[in-house]
Amino acid sequence: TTKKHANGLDYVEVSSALCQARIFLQGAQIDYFQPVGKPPLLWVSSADDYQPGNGIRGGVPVCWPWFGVSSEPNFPQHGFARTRIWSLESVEMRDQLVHLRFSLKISEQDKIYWPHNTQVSVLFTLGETLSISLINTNLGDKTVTLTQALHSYFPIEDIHQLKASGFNGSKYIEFAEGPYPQTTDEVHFDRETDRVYTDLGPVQRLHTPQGIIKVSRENSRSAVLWNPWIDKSQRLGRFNPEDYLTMVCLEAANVLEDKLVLAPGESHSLVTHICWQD
Ligand code: TA6
Repeated sequence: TTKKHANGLDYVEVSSALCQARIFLQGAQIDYFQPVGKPPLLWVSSADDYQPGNGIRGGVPVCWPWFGVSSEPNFPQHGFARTRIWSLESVEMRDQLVHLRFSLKISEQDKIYWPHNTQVSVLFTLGETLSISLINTNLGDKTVTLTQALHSYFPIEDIHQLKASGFNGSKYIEFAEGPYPQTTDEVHFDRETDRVYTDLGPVQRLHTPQGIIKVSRENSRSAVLWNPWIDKSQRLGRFNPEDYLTMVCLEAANVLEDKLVLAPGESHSLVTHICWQD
């Protein structure tokens, strides 16, 4: 059932034997996911006012068809898909899992940003695990290149205690410097952290006081690890000054040398699976 938020944004609410979730049609953005009997797995700032036209500050914003700042002047950061209204194409229930598929029709105005004949959809599979697939199909006759990310915000209780693991063997660029080799498996936080990892293995874990959040990816060798820390928290919209203490972003991506190059007719699915590890 589609419901309307107080500020006018439409959303779909899911309540099954395995989980509860809420997904907004704007940006096909999930902002709530909680497995039955376990804590919520996504974080949203209490400062977000759910105004149309902004991505929600939390959950999983869909950054598409580019990640980060565009090389084109006046192009919005993280693409335009997260502020557009997606269509709910289907809802299916199979062996206790709920599958929802959203698609975005590129408007005439948005053809300025994206003059390609492609199809983009987001598939959610909701059970004990939250799985999100960002699916691109090249319907045109020319190769298309894009970058993208599922910009997931996680509740980690205390950034000073957080241990993020699974980074060994990768490399990262941070603040336009690098790439630096990641020589330890674990990452700890004591300053603004904004790392774009490549050559990154498929599984990372966030070790929090409430349990271990397991985040895995398919068809992606890159991810972004971000905590704004104190100063940037003051500059961010829809974010409380002390929010940096309780959140971290770990974003499944196809960026840098892991960008997406789709030949005519080719499809690709960027997948992330998020769950509490037993
Ligand atoms: O993913 C990290 C990042 O690129 C940060 O640099 C910060 O800008 C963050 O995304 C949030 O961006 P937003 O446009 O959602 O405020």
